[in-house]
Amino acid sequence: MKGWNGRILWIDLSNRKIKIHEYDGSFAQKYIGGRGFAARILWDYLPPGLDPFSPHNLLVIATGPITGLPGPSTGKLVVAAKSPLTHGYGDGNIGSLGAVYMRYAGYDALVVTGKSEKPVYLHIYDGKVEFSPAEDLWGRDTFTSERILRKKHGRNTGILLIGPAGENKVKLATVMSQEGRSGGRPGIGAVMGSKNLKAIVFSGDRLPELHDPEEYKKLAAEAYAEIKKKPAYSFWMRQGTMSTIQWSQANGVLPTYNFSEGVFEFSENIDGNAMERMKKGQRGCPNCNMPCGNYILDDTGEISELDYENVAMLGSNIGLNDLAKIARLNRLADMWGIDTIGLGAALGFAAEASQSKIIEEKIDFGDFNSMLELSEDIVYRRGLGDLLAEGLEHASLKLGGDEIAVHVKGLSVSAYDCHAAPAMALSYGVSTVGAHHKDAWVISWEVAHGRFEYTRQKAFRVFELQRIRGGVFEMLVSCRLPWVEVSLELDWYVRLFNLATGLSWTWDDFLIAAERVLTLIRAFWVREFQAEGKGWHRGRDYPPKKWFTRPLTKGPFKGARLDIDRYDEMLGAYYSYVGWDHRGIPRASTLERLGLTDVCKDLESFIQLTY
Ligand code: PTT
Ligand code: SF4
Repeated sequence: MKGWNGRILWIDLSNRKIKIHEYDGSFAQKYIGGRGFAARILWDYLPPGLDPFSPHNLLVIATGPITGLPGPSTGKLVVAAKSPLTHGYGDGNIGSLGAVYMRYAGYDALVVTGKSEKPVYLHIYDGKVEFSPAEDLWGRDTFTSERILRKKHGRNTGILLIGPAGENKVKLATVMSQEGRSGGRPGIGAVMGSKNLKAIVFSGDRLPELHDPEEYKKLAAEAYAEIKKKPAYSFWMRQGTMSTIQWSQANGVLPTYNFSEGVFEFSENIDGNAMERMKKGQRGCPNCNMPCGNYILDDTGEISELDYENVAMLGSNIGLNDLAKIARLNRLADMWGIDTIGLGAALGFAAEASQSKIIEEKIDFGDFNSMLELSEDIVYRRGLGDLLAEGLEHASLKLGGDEIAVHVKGLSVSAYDCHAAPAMALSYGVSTVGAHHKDAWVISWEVAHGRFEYTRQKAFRVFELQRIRGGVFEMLVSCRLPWVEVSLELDWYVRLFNLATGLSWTWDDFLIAAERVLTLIRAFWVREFQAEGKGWHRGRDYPPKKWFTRPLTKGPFKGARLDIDRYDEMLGAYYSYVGWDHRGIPRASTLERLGLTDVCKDLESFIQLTY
């Protein structure tokens, strides 16, 4: 087998045992890597209905066959587990040297189970695993901790770690790396914290064996050159994802005041142009020649790396219009290791709940100090913050603000308002991890194809994007932005994959693998909800109530809201494309068609399947 290392490292923190699981070509070709490996491992080895904070939850960190190889933007990995926030499948994607060095240490994936009695960190290198005490790091922020570890283990290492949010099992905690890369919105950092695992340090120097290393290198160099030739490259290098603020404002989808509006009256203070005026530099993930980590100085003079989602959710969504202050919240979120989207959603919810007298605390939109204080309370689990640390779904049900809690399946919505965007609402409704734009960022297509239609074509487009973004890129594992943002053609990835592995795949082979994994993930959700006694139904794929019940009051789409019957019809069309029944459960025939006959049998013991 070429391209893959063929080895998955299992570490049990309870008894400090390790084992190496060798897999063969058929597993590799069925699941490719990253999200594919994670979903299959969780399906096979996670006891159904498990409490996500049980020591038996599995933290899976997975790469793919082109991860870490010299090639465009391949320094990425997937972190996954059963989510404490949603109780379904959870994962996230991080750009990190950890991706490169895990592969160079000889592994394609790592599975951590058990729980260490005391805080610990792992060093994985040369076929060895060292368990080191982490008491002196516990309680420290991610920037300080990573610097300490880097000093100790040297520059040629990749480090994944958590901050105080993960340690305190805040369900919005992410896994961090390199002072500005974050992944695992569904609380994967909290799973790491529940295991008393502060950090993982990877080092190694073994490049995986490739089918044709010379040709691979040549093609990778051509791909790098091609990216630089693309017309969108130079503007991308100036503003990265931050120009999306201008775009979202112009199209009325910029989340504003807890997703009450799609335009922000102060958007020009926080957009890509404002960022460009303040820009101090840019950095990015390993192997990337179009780095998008633009950084500015925050209002205390510290470096903060800005992305669209961070600024929209910690800016317009909570009414803040000072980019330097937003940058401070953003930097602190990275230091604490908490998801900026989840944090911005929790703060926005609290401000609206305060305004509507659902809570007694006084939290005003646009009031930086109360936002900062509440953020700290969430991270350190104090008062109202403790409740919000459990996630929006839990907090809103407890407080009675269900209608203003903007989430799907417990994961807060990322930064696109959908009052006037039914396809994007569908994309959130059926995303693999809760409300995330990563699988099907259909909004730009929807803007070009009509905002108010609820068509079968839209349902199909969501499915199409899910297979490419949520499927292929999450399995390969490689950054999708060269394709999304500068239009690097998808064929480059097929050619790189074939040169690495020696296979002769076509694009259609990738799409089938992607469909398999998306269906497997849905089976996982259904199994877990059934096993926990919550049950599965179609309503789980509905977007937040607010978009149906509270119309926009300003902007180009004033008065717009979603129509529940038409949404439901479009959802039905989506189910027919993916081969799921009217409940949103994969049909037995679909599971069999995708080579998941064993999954079909297992799932049938939890719920009756339709053929
Ligand atoms: C992703 C989500 C996003 S998506 C953003 S900004 W974006 C937020 N970033 C956060 C952050 O930063 N700090 C923090 N404490 N919390 C954050 N939460 C939010 O998390 C990121 C880039 C971006 S920037 C995007 S779109 C693309 N995402 C990719 C993906 O998902 N898959 C893939 N194959 N390639 C991708 N490329 C791009 O990567 P989650 P990163 Mg992230 C600081 O993980 O859980 O999926 O949430 O990884 O290395 O920071 O790169 O406008
Ligand atoms: Fe990382 Fe941005 Fe480059 Fe993608 S484009 S690899 S997210 S720096």
